[in-house]
Amino acid sequence: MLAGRTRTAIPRLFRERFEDVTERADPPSGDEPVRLTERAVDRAAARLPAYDRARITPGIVHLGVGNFHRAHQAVYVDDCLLADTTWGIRGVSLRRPDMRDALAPQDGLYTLAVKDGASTQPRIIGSVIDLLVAADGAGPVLAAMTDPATRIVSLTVTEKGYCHDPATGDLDPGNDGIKADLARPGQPATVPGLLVEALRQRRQAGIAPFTVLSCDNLPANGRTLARIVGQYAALADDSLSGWITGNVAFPSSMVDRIVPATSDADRTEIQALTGLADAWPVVTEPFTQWVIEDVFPAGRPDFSAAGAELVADVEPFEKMKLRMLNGAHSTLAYFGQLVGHETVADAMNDAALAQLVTQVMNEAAATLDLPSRDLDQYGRALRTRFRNPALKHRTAQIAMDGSQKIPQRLIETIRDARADGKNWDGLARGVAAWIHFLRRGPVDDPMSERFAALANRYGDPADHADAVLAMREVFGPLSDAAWFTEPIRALAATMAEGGPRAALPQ
Ligand code: CS2
Repeated sequence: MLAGRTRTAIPRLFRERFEDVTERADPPSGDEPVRLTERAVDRAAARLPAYDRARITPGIVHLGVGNFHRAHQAVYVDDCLLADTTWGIRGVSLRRPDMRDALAPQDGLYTLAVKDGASTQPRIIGSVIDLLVAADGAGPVLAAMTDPATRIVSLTVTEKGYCHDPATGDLDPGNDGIKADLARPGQPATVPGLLVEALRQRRQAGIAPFTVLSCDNLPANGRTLARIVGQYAALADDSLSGWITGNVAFPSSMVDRIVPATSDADRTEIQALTGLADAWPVVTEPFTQWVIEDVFPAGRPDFSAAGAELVADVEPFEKMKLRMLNGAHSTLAYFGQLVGHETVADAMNDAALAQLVTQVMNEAAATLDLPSRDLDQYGRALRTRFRNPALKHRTAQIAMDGSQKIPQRLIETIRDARADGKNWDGLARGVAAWIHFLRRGPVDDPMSERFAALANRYGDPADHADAVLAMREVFGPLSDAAWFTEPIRALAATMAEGGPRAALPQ
């Protein structure tokens, strides 16, 4: 159980930045639990970092240091640090200080709890050696990104962090953050703004560019980000755009691990298991997958030694995962929200929804260019993962940001299915459930104000569906395709009249 113990010392970056905080990590008095820190970590009843943390130096800046990153890339890097100490992560939150505030007093350490049925396996992750918040000022973030030691800038900033038009994948020049960054290029706050300014400064200082590694659920995420960054650079400084295209690598990657938001019950359970209080542990499933396009001119950790798959072309895997896993997830999330299932596992216990999930996966699989035996097996494994009762993955979490997710999860699949004369009945239910869900009140989505206005304006469900379907930034050319809009409108109306179950395939 207690594997790989090495007496560790606080990594240099935390020593420099948080000396006052770490000094407070003395054993507390009375019944107060001991906080997870470098000083206390050896007491944790958990697997510990097996390397000397004091020797870790930064090599990666990660934008979007949320739960997903901490349960996925940071764990692969944690494994890689055993062989090469030069790849520590400086984690950047774009807006909120919560992660820094939770982890800085813990010297960046946190607990990863892998849950499967009744079993929970805790492990302490040490790969995050610094935490920054871009909203506090771009200076320290740009300094980290322009440090010659930084050879990779990776990202999990969610779909909306790309400031793009979800239907086309192009930069949205009307995005408020993009407009603000273009007006003050030295003080960027968006992802395209930060990347372009950091690359500009590196170029000016004669420092080789870093590799930009997207780890978000977008199709061809590397190519998409390269295009967005190129479009932003063209607006900021034309010569820079050509230099970026010629000199910066943007490998694509497919990431997969189900990571629910952390609850207080998780905190309590993990503290009881490890014996140390962790302000922000992260819970996940045993399954993890990372398929990475192997283009890293500035070097990379030996990700394959940590279990990642380095390949020449990621796109078939990304498409498979987006359409089968994420497409089914979103469908389940909207139906789950509509019929009152709090978690994915609860929704999978609803036979009609479980059947719809299988149908969505089969329809998605039929649009993919991969062996059908493999796809069947993949689908079965996904359904087993969705049923993991220990995860408490809330349907509300997945239902967020639908406008950014629906295009690549359902719309593109429907477009391809229709073009090949294949069935898309189940996929259509997913889209209609989203539209019906938008009528229920405020939603968590960058387009929420527009959705609220449409819900207020159109009392009739068919009119409301038409108004949503007319949003080209979500549906692209399908907004004008009657073969698409008519059945979706009819399904949305059926849901409004007879309840969501009335629209399930009979
Ligand atoms: C989910 C994903 O929240 C969501 O939209 O569909 O985060 C999903 O859990 C991951 O992509 C799994 O790898």
